[in-house]
Amino acid sequence: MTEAGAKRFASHVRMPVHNADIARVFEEIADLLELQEANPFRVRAYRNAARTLGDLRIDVAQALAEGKPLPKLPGIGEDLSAKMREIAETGTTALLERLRREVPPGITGLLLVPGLGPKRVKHLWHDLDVQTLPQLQRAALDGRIRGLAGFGEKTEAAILQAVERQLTKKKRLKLAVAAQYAEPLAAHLRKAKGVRDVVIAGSYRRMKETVGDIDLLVTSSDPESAMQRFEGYPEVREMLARGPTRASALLVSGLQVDLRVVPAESFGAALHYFTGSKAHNIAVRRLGQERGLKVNEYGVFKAGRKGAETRVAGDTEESVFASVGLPWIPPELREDAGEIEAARRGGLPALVTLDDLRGDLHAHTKATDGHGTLKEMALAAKAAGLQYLAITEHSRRVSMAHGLDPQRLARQVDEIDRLNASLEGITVLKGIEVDILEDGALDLPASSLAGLDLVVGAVHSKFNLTRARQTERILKAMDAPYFSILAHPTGRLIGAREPYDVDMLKIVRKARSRGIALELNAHPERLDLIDTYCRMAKEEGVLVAISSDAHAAGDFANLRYGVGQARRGWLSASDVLNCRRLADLRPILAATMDRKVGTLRPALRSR
Ligand code: DGT
Ligand code: CA
Ligand code: CA
Repeated sequence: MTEAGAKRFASHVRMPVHNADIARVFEEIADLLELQEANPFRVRAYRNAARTLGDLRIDVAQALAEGKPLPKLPGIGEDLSAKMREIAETGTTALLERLRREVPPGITGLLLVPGLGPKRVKHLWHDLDVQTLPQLQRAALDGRIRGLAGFGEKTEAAILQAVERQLTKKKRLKLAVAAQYAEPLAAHLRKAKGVRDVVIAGSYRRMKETVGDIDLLVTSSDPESAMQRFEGYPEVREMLARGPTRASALLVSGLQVDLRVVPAESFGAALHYFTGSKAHNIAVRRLGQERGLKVNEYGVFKAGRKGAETRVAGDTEESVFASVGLPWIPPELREDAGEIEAARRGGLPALVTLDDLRGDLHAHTKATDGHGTLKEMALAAKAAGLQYLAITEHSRRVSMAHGLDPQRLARQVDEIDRLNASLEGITVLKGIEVDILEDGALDLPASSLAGLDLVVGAVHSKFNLTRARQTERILKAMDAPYFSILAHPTGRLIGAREPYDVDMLKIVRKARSRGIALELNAHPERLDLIDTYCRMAKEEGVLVAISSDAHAAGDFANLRYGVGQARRGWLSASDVLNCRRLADLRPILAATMDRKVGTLRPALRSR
């Protein structure tokens, strides 16, 4: 940090703290408590609180600063509320600081290695005296880890891979977390004198699931005012570079922001350039060269006599694309993954939008690990503009979530019938997120599934099976008489858990033959299916369900991230199951319920 930066840092009485920051503090407390073998209920309380915060729509620190009362949050009692307040005001809490002092400083870094939880870290630390990432790498290379109880050779190899990735990787933020930092900054800049546009470009605009840094583009008649407003943003920890129209800063959160101020006539060219991707830009520039045009961030130029140049485009993105003979290409497609050829032959898909979604086919309530009642969830879905909502609780095998057994499921079905009789403008569908057991059987008997509108099947355990066995397990489940949608098909958690190893093409083809849809889970930590598998599903004629997996009323807002990922996967409304009207959805779902085992069904797809 520069001296000026340090001064700025120290002079801040109140640093803006976002929900993600508070959640991170709670997660770290939970990890450190677990490391110290604290009471598991206490550990769980902090983890649940972190999750609740992650899903919360209001900004806690801001609400507190404005003197607004916080809503009653599930699982957050007086003690945690007080800590939330403390973190909102100071960025940390005395408890965390104390816990940190009680472990060696490198230990927290070990906890960040995917696959290493507090239990394993504790073993590594106590049994091998491993306290830092390099020590962990050394221990794995020397083959010392495999001998520990509960580790083995495979685990050692996985740890080595994870630690090497961790040591080399640049930290990337999940899109939804980046949004928490980038959007308030953009709003702050919009108030600068002379500003016309403020756009968050780069991977953020392309809706990539993680972003490396934030690229802000501003058009203004008074660049200096915009620059000063940027420098004065309270969350700026350090200015890394500062010129008259461009700057880079490191925020307190560790996020880097690149800012560019351009005149209005360059807006389109700069927006195109800074949206990227780099590969897409290079391909467009090459198209320009074929036409004797120079395409850069200032505009599109034609070379004249004696080196003179005339500007032929650049004020809008449309003008830039038009100058190279293309229609405007949506940012989510700009990866040089075939979008330029498609645009040239007029074959760009009409991408699905949030407005196209008519319902949601995966949600939980208080009956299991959700926070809302049936009615609250239904009304929240309606308020989010949806016409139907499927309630799909966990099944009994997922005991952490208090999954439903046949009796409780039957009771919920009755409850939904009663609720539907009293609701208007929204229909609640009866579903289940049934666990796929290790052998591919479903966690509930067919007799329990028979009365439902849909069955969502999901893997929640045994992530480490071999590719062959994992694939076989899922294919077998999809052959069950009742199976409508395969939930979060690869099981990955962004930055935390790798996808399990499966042959996705086989699964997609099974889905096609059984009329099953694949889920695109819109939770910001999942976004599973990934974009390339969305494209695969589309090409094979399999429908995708963009599902919130809502656990609280506010979670329907996550659908926008699912839609972003679907757009990156080239999906149109016709490729998305829950863009169907309820009347059109019902027969599609009905065809997935009560089949004879092994019966082939025509594909879902009806173009
Ligand atoms: P990120 O930040 O890693 O998530 O990914 P991006 O795509 O936001 O990349 P970033 O921030 O390095 O640059 C923003 C955009 O600027 C990028 O998408 C395309 C453009 N850009 C950056 N460097 C180059 C370059 O060397 N050539 C071209 N043509 N464009 C570039
Ligand atoms: Ca970027
Ligand atoms: Ca950048």
